[in-house]
Amino acid sequence: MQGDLLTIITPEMEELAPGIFLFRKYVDEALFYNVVKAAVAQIPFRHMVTPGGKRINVAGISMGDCGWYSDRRGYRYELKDPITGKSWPPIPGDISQIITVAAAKAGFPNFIPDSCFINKYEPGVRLTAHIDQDEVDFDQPIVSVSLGASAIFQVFGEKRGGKAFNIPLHSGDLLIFGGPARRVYHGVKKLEEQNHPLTGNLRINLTFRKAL
Ligand code: MD3
Ligand code: FE
Repeated sequence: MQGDLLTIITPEMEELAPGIFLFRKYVDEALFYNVVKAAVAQIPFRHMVTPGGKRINVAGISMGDCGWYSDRRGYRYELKDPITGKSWPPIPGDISQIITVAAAKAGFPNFIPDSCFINKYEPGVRLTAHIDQDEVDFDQPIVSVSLGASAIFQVFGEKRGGKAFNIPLHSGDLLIFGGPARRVYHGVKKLEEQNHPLTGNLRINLTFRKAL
């Protein structure tokens, strides 16, 4: 009974700061993780390199009409995987629909992602502060889904330094960044060793974007 009351009074979405919307335990984790496993069966996770030649410790692959890519030639979206020459696996329609519905709830109607970047964090891996600026239209939000091990997501501001606003992200959480929050510096703290029933010690994050 207590649980039912809590479900009734807990809002499904919270606006943490202007343009930052958090939906706790929003997605079906097994559904999303099965999609990740199917994509990984097509293209294994890989470590790209920065234009400066540094290995990116977070492994990543893409689904959709285009995929985020980085190598000596720069950061960009690619229509085909430059390594295999193949198209990226499509974003399944039911997944895309779930993302569109969540974005609409946060005030972004008709958000249709054309790219989903899948990040894999192993224990000890962190994501240094950065701004996502390879997309064409900054009026489009970015929708992220976290699976498996928990991590602390950090929001800085217009500048890289200073005190961070910390958001712990757990499996099934969905986070939307749009409007004024779209251009902020953000990162992920070093992943602690954990044992999650879905993924073991891994954290998987999916970012859905309208990139082109
Ligand atoms: C705020 N991923 O892939 S997701 C990334 O948890 C990335 O793997 C993090 O940052 C992760 O680029 C954070 C939430 C997120 C994604 C994109 C953003 C927040 C954002 C773009 C602009 C501002
Ligand atoms: Fe980012």
